[in-house]
Amino acid sequence: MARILITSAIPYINGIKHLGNLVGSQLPADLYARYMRARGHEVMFICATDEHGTPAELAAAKAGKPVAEYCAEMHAVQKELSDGFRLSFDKFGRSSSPQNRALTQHFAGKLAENGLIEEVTEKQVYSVADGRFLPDRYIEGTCPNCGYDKARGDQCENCTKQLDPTDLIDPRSAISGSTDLEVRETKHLYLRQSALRDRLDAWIDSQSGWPVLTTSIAKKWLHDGDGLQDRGITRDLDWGVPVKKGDQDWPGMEGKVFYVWFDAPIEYIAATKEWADAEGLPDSAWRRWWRTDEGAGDVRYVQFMGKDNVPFHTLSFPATLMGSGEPWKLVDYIKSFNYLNYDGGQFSTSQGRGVFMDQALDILPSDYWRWWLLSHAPENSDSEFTWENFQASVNKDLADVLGNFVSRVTKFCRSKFGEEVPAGGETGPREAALIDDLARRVAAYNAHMEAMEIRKAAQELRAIWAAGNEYLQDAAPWAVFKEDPDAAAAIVRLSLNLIRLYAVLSEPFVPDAAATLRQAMHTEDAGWPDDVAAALPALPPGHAFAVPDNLFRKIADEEREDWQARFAGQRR
Ligand code: B3M
Ligand code: ZN
Repeated sequence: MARILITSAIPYINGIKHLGNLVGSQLPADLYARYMRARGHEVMFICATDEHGTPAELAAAKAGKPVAEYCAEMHAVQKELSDGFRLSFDKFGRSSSPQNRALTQHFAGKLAENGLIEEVTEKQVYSVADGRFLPDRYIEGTCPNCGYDKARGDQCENCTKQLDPTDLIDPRSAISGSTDLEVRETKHLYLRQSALRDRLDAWIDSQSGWPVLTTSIAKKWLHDGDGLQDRGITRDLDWGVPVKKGDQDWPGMEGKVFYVWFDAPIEYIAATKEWADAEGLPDSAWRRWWRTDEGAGDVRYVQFMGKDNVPFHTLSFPATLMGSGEPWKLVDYIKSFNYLNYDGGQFSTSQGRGVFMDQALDILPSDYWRWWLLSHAPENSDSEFTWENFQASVNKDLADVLGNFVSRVTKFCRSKFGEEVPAGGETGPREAALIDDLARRVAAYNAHMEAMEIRKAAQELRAIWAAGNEYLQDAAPWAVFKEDPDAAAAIVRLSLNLIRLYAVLSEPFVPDAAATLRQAMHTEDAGWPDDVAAALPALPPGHAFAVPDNLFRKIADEEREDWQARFAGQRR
């Protein structure tokens, strides 16, 4: 039994995530966690909401709520949706937790002790009316290049020209509209990532088998241009982790907070402590996952994230951990994803384009979405959600293959033998061939799951379902029954046992359907089939079962067209 630590990138608090976000981190992480648990490993699966930063402040202001209240509410909303998608986190924490505040301040203190923090005085735009410094993108004005009057301080959206806030004509605060702006001096902390460059480079080189997507992004940031830049890790904001050195004040940094990307990955650790605290466990319970001097030496740590988050996880977060000089567990494998596009364009949170987690669950249960998203995960390139493809995949894979098999077997058995596994008859070469085939396929499925080759795993699982269907079609117990009821009983007995096997194997992809099947088969036996031949007779003659309700319904053309139209424009 191994110990596996799994983290998913933590979603921002300022809104409900779309399906592209979901398939880029949380959902595949859940697949892996469920698989590893089913194989008997000890798993710690962590996620959280990412609650700090200007976007959270502004979203709260827009909602007319104090930011802490807004975050608490949105955390509850996101928690409910992750439960709805059956994301099996051991802890869904909050980066605004006291645990994260203490750990973030701890890391900053250690980095400072080790000479890895530099204090830099810079000039920044201050809004007198708002009583705060403004980040570049919260200054608006007229573009000097094209005359667009809503250009932002970092870039003009209209002509795409990169700008400095001082380039803008008639600059104003994007928060209040005030033009009472001044350039003032302010002090910030920089993390001297450049001093850690060689260690990071060597560490990345020492990793074997990371996806190309992960290492190529990391290497690009390490070597392109001037190489790894030192990074500002503080901001002039109210909402965030107050800047401190451990529990000591940091002279000159009063009223400032750490940059959201500094504290967000630390939340992986903090959320594990949130878990231990909530369970009433001692600190050793979370430290054995994170401290190599306290047991984490034999932990395998896997992270899941979209490609835009890779630099922070291959460089910045490891720099924080290494730079602390303490024995923190570093990631062993980073599974990163490309983007999922939506019906000929992009999913967009800001434009409300695509299907969002709440909307998806309003239309169909989570298994439908889980199956489509995982079997089309954007692993090796971007992939695209289309309603036609979604409909086809649900109708064919789930309804026609898995659902149909279950329904035919259970209904046929009920009508001829009653609702229990029939006795009598013997299996022959056809069954032996099926078992051989399944044994090979299950081994391939396991290998893909271990390797996190999600599409390949889905394909193999579909083939495992299809093998049962083909067997049933070929063996035709309904025909055999007329001549030889015992021979039909043997076919049905094997087929009922296949349903149990499918419940176990399918659980990581479609956990609700798997639970329905296990219930219908009246079995709690979720043991993974290490040996298919040995696992198949698990349900003996006389074992009672019930015909389950229709496992998956088909999506009709009219319905699909209706959704297509409904989700064509912006989210209302
Ligand atoms: N919140 C970005 C995102 O939601 C960011 C991830 C943080 S991971 C520590 O994609
Ligand atoms: Zn412009």
